[in-house]
Amino acid sequence: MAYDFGSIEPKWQRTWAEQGVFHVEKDGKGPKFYCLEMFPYPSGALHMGHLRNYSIGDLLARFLRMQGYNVLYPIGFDAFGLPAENAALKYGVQPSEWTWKNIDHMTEQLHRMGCSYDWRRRVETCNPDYYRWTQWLFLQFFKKGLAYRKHAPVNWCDSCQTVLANEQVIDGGHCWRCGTAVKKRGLEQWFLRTTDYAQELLDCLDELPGWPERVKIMQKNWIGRSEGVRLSFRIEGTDLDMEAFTTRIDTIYGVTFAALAAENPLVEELAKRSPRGEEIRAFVRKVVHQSEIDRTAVGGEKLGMDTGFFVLNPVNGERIPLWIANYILMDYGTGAIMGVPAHDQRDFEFARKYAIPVIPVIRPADGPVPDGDALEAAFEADGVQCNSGSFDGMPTAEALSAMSRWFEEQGWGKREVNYRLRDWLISRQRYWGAPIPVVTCEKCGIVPVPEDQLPVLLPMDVKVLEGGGTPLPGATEWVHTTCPRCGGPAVRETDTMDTFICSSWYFLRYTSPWTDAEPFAHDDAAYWMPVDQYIGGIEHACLHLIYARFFTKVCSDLGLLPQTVREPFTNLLTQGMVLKEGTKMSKSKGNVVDPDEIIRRYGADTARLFILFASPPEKDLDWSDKGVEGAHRFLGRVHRLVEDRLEGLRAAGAPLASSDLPRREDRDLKRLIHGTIDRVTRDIRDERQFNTAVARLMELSNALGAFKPADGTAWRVLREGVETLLVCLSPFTPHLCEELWQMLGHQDLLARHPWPQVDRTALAAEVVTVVLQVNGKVREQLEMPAGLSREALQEQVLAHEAVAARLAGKEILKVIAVPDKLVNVVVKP
Ligand code: ANZ
Ligand code: ZN
Repeated sequence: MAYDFGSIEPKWQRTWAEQGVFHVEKDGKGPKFYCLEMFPYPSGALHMGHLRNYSIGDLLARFLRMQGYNVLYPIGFDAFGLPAENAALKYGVQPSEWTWKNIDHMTEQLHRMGCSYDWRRRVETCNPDYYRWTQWLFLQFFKKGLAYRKHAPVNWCDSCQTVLANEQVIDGGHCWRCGTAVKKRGLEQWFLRTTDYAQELLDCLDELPGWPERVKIMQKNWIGRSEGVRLSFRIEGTDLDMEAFTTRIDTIYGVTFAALAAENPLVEELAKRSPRGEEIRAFVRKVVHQSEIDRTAVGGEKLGMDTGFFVLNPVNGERIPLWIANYILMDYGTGAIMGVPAHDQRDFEFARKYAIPVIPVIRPADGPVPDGDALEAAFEADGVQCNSGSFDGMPTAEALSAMSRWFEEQGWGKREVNYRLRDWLISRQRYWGAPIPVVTCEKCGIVPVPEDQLPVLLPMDVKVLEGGGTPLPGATEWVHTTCPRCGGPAVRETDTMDTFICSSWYFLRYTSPWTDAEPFAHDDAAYWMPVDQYIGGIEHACLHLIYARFFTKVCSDLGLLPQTVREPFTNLLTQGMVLKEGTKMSKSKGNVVDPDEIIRRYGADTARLFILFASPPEKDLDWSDKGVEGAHRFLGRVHRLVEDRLEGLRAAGAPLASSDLPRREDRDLKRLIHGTIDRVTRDIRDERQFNTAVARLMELSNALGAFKPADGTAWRVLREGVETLLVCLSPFTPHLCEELWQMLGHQDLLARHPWPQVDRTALAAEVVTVVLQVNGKVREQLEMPAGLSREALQEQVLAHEAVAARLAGKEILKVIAVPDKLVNVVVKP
């Protein structure tokens, strides 16, 4: 009988499902372990990236269950989002219909992969049972002042026809979804106050040793904390002050210009007071049309206009020309700067272009004061103060704190911490998302929808518009409603929430997905949280992984989670990409390998084994048909290993201790079996190096295949080996292992089997007596571990204390080693 994965796999999937093997409850046996993969978007079908993600997660979940943990391993769908609207247009179906069809199909695919999810816990973010609570959470944020509406210049994607959060503007100004260059647009939008948590989001990164350093650095840079001074400059001849934020107050004596962002409200005030008002306004119009990348890149074209006004330097009363400059952004600091061309490269480029003086106020510690006119670039490093009055000679670090203190004492400024992180813009001008649960009433203004009226259901009978754009404002019946406060006419908010909100709390919902009284039950979340192992793509480093951390902190502050749960994910594994011939597998490159096709041809076990064997999980994986076939052949050999020896294996008795094995071959095999358990356990549990674990199991399998049992005792060892192989391989290739396990006569399921224990006594190395000869004469008799290779034996003998002493000072010409017997060293006489 050949390896018939086509009937084996569905059979065991059915058995697991029928017996509810993977159902889990809180307070079950053993310590809890929450194993989680980033849930998929229901795009239509699983791709290889998914398969890799879930192969890793399922391996861990199964392994940890066998290790005695109470494992929560759930799955769901991140089911709102723009692709459903695009598909609706393309195929003439409702977004909901398309989405639910995809969910069904992908669920079936996940079943076919043999993933050991507790399927009772599946959540779909587009399900009213779920988004009701997304809306409820929004209202809690609102009550706490953590959700607010404001008019602001926001990022707009023309192609997606919606605004984007800062985190969704990537690669220097492009839409994260479609790559279109992002524009600025002034709109009235909803924000969540992520900035309230900026410092904690930063601090807690240090308490996450289980996260890749790379992700933590990306988040640190994204949050972008800087310490500096906010200081104020009087604008000469007016009643206006210009506020600037600087991280380099030590350069105050080197300020030779000041500059405002084009969007700074002061600009219009100056325009009003200036004979050149129209010219100023025209310049502003030109700058605001530039993209952020064009404006801010070092080396990018600097554009400026001298306003004709001057500001006064508080330290010496000097008059400093006030400019408007394109590289100053309104949404950082105060939207105004003090320009120090000698020590800031962008200011330097600006000054050179507009012939503004360059005055060095910091010199290299061991060098003279540089000539500002001769400088070729700004000197941005630390050094020693010069041209700085009484501060001359002070090193930079000292000057920074001394001058900050001085500014505070004089009342010229205040120390301040700034973050690059902005509040999270969550309004989306899209249909397929969770409606923001507020209405606008003519009398009462913005009124939240009362909690007992949730969910605000998305209307289902809308027509998605040609050319994009949301159809919700046109859904007249839905839009027009009554004010929950005064009963008068009101209109609904027609923007929906960023789908990243839906995915910011799904891992909490999994802990009690059936509750309809609250988003998640406190006790369940308290038991299961935090997630012990999270697995997903690095592309979410500054998106989902920041948002989910923010939500967790807010939920903890709202009392929905215990105070002690401040972080959602204790350990993070960022899996590498799946490549084909070195490039990322993607539809646009036409190099996609279809998981369905692989599972149909080779079975899920082969696909899983190949994926886990081909590379360590955090490295990229190059898809190879040869590799897949290799994995498949290996499983065929495992199948034959059992089938060909079935009678002998079934008849064999229970394992014997090494001390009861008189034959060396039997003891050697026993040692290999337990050595394999030991290494495989550590590879999976401690190192998360699944590929080396597979390699060791292949080694064991080969040894078992080559073993010729001589008698009943040997059969018992062989049986122990085969069973160990099946148990250890089962988290990788669960179906085949269950099948062979059953063939061996077992009634229980491997899925419920405990992980094997290492028999330390079996590991003890055999000892043999090895003779040391020097120039052919016997000099020592040494006890050495048996079975060492030629090289290992030579190395260990030469390192032996007695041998080293004997050979000290001698020139070794040659070493001849005969394994388990002798080492002959030829030395210069
Ligand atoms: C004077 C100065 C001298 C500066 C010097 C730097 C070096 P980080 O570290 O990123 O926080 N800046 C402040 N607000 C800005 C805005 N809205 N648009 C563009 N640039 C702005 O950067 C802080 C520094 O960036 C500030 O310190 C300011 O330039 C500039 F030798 O002030 B500095
Ligand atoms: Zn877009």
